[in-house]
Amino acid sequence: MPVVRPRARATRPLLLVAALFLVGSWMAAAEITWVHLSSQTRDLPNPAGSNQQTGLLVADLSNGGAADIVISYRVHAPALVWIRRTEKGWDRYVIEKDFIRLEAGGAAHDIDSDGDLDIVFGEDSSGNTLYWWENPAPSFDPNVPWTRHIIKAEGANQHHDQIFGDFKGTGRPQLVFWNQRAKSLFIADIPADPKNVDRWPLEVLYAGQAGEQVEDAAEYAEGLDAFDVDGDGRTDLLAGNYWFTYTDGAFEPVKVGTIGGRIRAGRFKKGDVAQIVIAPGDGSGPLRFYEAHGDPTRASSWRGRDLLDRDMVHGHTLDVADVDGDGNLDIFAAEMAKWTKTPDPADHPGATAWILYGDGSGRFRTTELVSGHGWHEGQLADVDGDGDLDVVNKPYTWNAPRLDLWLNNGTGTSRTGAAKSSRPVRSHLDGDFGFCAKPFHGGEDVECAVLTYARRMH
Ligand SMILES: [Ca+2]
Ligand SMILES: [Ca+2]
Ligand SMILES: [Ca+2]
Ligand SMILES: [Ca+2]
Repeated sequence: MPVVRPRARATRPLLLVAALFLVGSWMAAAEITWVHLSSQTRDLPNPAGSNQQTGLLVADLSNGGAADIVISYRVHAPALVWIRRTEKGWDRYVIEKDFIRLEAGGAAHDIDSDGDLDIVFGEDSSGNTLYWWENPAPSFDPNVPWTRHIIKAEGANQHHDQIFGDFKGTGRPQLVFWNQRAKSLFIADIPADPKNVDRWPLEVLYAGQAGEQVEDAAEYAEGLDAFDVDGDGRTDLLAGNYWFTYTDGAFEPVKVGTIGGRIRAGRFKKGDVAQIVIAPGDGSGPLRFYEAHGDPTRASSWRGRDLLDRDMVHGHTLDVADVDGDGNLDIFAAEMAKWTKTPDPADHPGATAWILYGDGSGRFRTTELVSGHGWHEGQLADVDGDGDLDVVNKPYTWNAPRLDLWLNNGTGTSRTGAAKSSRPVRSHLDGDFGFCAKPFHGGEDVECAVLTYARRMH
């Protein structure tokens, strides 16, 4: 017996290690079970806008702890519909009851500095106006639209994509937007009293080609992101097939890819310099992963490799985040099924949505979420407030109006232990991302020290 006891003691840690190894292996191999909800099957309210769903904006507009969903339209009123998470499901609110021909894109930021996120959308190729809407929090009424303000109402038409970020290092984010018919990127400081001005001061940040009209790329430039590409601690702008340096008050484009489209940056592997992913957006071409070999401010340093074994056809969905919470950044990319105006038949019946799981060293395990669905501006966000990233999609014209959610292992409890409480939120300060835990039903006790997972790897 004296002999057995020490052996038993020695064996227990070994058994424990073996058990942990098995559990770890199982967790590493476990696939996410995606629970699909759709307005088609009445799991979600029908967004009930028109049959051209242009923009999708996902942001916590209600400070409720779950990502809110806004869809923009351009055939008839209403122009903006908000699908809001409730205790039991989702409700439909109208933000803009009028008929405005809104373009794809949309951005959220606390423009009037009153503690809630306001939103920006612009007119399509038929109009030259860019608007912002004042968030009425906490007074939300499904039938009371938000107050609309003007940012720009002159110059060229079409405003496909907007973003906020402190690209100039002023301490307060600026608005950057594409103005496609001007072939230009504009930047604007937020006015000191935005509710009482009817125009914002605009400057041309860049004018010229940005990866459109080459090979099978889109007709016009699109795509924006905000990320510290060169690792100097300052947020950088990415647009089309470029990222931009900012020195002595001037932005300079650094060409990254051959064709532009949807563009996102992130740290898919260790190091100061980020990697950049480009999908073809409103055109066709590769889903390509770019790494800088040498100085990231030189175009010649950037080299790409294709992530799929075929080109994407109208790859208008691209997002990056840690989908499975393993600490490594992943890629979500998907294709449109329909870009012509009638609801059916599909232009691309084999439209596919992929999740590429990163291994932290720049390699990916490619998986298919679904094929045969129409994707347009699909995004990763925690829509049910349970702390993991779900997939949000609204098609452009395919089956529209329509909204789909893919819940990451259904709706569980928060990984922090506080039921349904944690999600990442966009920082109001620098255009990058902050991470806070918030009570699901609002309240003040925000705990920014509680991290559940990183949307971006810094
Ligand atoms: Ca606000
Ligand atoms: Ca930087
Ligand atoms: Ca991951
Ligand atoms: Ca979730």
